[in-house]
Amino acid sequence: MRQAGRYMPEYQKIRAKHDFETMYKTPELACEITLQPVKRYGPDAAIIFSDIMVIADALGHNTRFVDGTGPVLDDPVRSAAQIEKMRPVDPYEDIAHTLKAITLAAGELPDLPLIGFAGAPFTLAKYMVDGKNLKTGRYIKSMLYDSPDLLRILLDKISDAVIKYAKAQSESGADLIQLFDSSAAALSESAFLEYALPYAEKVVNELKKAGIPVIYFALGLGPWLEYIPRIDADVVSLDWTISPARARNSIPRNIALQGNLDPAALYADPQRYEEHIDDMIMEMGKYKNYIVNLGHGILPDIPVENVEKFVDMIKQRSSRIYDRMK
Ligand code: 1CP
Repeated sequence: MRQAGRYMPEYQKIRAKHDFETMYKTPELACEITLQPVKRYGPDAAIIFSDIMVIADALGHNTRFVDGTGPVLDDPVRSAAQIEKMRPVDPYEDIAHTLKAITLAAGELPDLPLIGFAGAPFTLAKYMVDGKNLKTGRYIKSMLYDSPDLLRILLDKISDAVIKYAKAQSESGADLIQLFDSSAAALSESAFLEYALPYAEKVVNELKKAGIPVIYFALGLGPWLEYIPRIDADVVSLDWTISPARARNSIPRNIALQGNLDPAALYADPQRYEEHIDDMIMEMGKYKNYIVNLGHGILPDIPVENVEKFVDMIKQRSSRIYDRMK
């Protein structure tokens, strides 16, 4: 959840010298940035430093990262001709930089699980068609309602690329894959069931067949919690809009949970809401298969000391809480 990023002084030091694109496209820099939060916090896993938009690049639609806006495509996907032109992705050719960074980081972290990641197909399609994060979904929605068959072809091509890329990450040294479905909440329930869920399901099934463990991150998908287990993920990562109790009661106990502290809580000193954190651990971790995390990425102006205090608190309290629960 953006363990690395703008709130970390050591990240800012590198960022002052390079733009974001150079940082994730240079394997040595991406490896160094991956290690930064590991050195600072001693977490139980590391996540490779990259971005979900590498798939758009690989499919021929270059992404620029604009300060204050995020990813922007100069050539958004709006026509059948553009989709027809997309050739199958070869991750070792098209996304070699991140695969190399994974191999380097895995070599540096022999004892720590390394998380590779990808955007879920609908989330990627939304960025690629809208051209940036448009709240209204102006272009993806008109494609969905005007030419649903075209959107299905695009989603198939993206799914194929995501599957190949995720497998290549695993082959390059990633121990598991987190699939970020960050924009599916923009859909109606029926559109979610038609254009987001089946494609995420397909990606996860293919990865599971290859023996790769998967975390599915469901941002804003609380209203559709009952559908999420259809995606055969090992772990479901939830945002803070769902109470820990409802999360654990809605997701079968064989699926582990990850989450779900509101990242904005970290503007305050975690000692002020210790009890809230205890409740989260007790409810989400009722059947033990639980990974403490935030509900979404750390915001750029969060004080780094508060993140440190949060991690220390979790390390101290979680085993004690589990002992009490026995
Ligand atoms: O320094 C900078 O200006 C770059 C900021 C930044 C960073 C640090 C971006 C641009 N991406 C990243 C890294 C990143 N992105 C990671 C690396 C792992 C880590 O550091 O912990 C990961 C996992 C992502 C994933 C990502 N990128 C998602 C899915 C997760 C989520 O936030 O929902 C999405 C939607 C993106 C798009 C993106 N890239 C960058 C930004 C600022 C955004 C989001 C913009 C928006 O809200 O639309």
